[in-house]
Amino acid sequence: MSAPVRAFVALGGNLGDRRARLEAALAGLSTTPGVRVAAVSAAYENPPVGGPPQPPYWNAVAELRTTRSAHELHARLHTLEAEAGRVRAVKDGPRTLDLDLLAFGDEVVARPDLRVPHPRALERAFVLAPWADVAPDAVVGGATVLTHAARLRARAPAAFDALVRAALLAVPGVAAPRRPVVLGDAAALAAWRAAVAGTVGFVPTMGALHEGHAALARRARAECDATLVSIFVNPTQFGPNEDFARYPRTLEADLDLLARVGVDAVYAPSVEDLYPTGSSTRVEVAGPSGGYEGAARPGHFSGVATVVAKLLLRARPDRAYFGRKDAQQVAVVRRLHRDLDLPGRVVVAPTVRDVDGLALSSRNRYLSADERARALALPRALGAARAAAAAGERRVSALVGVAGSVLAQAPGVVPSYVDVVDPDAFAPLAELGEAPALMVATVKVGTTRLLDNEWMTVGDGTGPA
Ligand code: PH2
Ligand code: MG
Ligand code: MG
Repeated sequence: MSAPVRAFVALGGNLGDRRARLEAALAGLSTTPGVRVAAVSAAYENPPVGGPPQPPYWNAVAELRTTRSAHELHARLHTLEAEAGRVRAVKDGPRTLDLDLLAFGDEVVARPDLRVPHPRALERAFVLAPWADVAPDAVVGGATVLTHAARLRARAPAAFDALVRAALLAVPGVAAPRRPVVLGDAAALAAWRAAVAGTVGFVPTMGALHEGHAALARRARAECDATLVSIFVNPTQFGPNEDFARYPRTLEADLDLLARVGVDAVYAPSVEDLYPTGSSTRVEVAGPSGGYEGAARPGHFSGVATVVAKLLLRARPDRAYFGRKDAQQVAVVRRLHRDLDLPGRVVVAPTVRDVDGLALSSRNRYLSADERARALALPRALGAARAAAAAGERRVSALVGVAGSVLAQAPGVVPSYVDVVDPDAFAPLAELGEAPALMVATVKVGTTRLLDNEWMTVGDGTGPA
């Protein structure tokens, strides 16, 4: 038998008990021979798009593994629609159940009765948002679902804003993702921590979670007995003219994502819980905090160091996970951790990138479709410098020149700095040698600052994680 194909089905309906209809369809799929339901997004309630006036829909996306053909699966979807009592009265009219085949591996089908990938899927927020929940990495039409969702969100933000998470759907044979327990203050965190028998993996975040955070949380899950994520938009690390107020806050979506990863607990404190009235102590990490982001954002790393110290003291993890994308933050946190004898170990995981190379970041959601395309100059510039280093160029001035010329050719991309540093001291290097060297670059695209970095290695090696 051939290897199972990864297929995606959109589920929708706006008549009767919408949860019951969608769950019955999932049950029907999961009992279909040669079909396994691997994962399901949350169900989103949203207003009808097109068609006559009609009630709001629930929409979801399921990921399947199947040994059946695209046509067999399509026929099965029709049967399940009929079993749900679907009548095709008005075009785009209300329906008890609509099941659309979105994608079937990388197969392309163009027949009168079936087109795969689904021709309109990439234009619909009610498809892309749940699809990005279950399979941000799936590639359709040359780009990931995540990219398509980001592009459409930039073009049509209202359609995304109109989606309301309504429920997590049950699927027979698939353990329902269990939402992490939410710990609202230090006392709740302390009680949870005291009850954990084994090791604790901890991922501090500011929410607006994406696959980069998910990768950290998955690693924590794999390496520790219990997994804790904190979600706290830390006011002390934002400057007065920065985006603290408009920083995205998406707690419901974050909890669903962490449910799918299998995280046990989320510490989501208030500002008052972490900084009670009268608290005035700040932690300064001299050295790696000084240049680059530290120079561009005075006070930023003091805020980061303060909150990380407090979080590590409250959570007392065995391992705390940070992403390499924020390389200077990594240097600051490592130094902080060592200098203050903070508990556990610091673990750094590689940057997660979209297929086109853009490093994932919560701030990417600020980018318009056009800005997002321009932003690709940043990973391109780093890639060009890395290639020059791999070809033998050791002079940092030359490597910075290579990256700078790529950025200079990108319209609407304004570099703020490009340099090569020692990853621990975050001090500039003049030449590549034996020790690891990191090119760091920050650009502004529109009003959004984007950071990225890449290891520079003479010869063809790859750098450390
Ligand atoms: N399906 C349609 C037309 N309009 N609107 C929403 N919100 N959800 C749907 O599933 C939907 C729709 C035709 O398939
Ligand atoms: Mg249909
Ligand atoms: Mg449809």
